[in-house]
Amino acid sequence: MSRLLFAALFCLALSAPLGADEHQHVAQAPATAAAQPPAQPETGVRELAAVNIEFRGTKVWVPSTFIVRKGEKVRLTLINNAPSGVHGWACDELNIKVAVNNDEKDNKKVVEFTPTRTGLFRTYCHLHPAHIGGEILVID
Ligand SMILES: [Cu+2]
Repeated sequence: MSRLLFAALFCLALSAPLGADEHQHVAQAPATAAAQPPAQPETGVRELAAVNIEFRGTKVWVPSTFIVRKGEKVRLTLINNAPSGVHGWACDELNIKVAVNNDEKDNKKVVEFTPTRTGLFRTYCHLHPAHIGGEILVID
């Protein structure tokens, strides 16, 4: 059962960035101004989010995999909804290492970065090695 859950979450993670691109394409189609969906909050910034969850003692950031472009500014919101306490999100190649509390009024951190090179980079919780990690694929 848990394998099925993680497979489903993984598929969601892969589809999320592509879905965002499709949405932007639709927004550029001819339409009246009133009918157009709201624009991105800030032009040129890719807004992403991940939620830390816990299922039968296994912790994972969902989605775990992101696809971003080299030179594109990324704003990643990390929300820790795991009941087990503070969890981390780190990526050595992007020089990111943050700890996210799980308090009701303090369970969010926003990380901004702009990848300067392409590659597949590992993400992980630097506080708990057993915490399931993920990857960031940086493309041209
Ligand atoms: Cu952790």
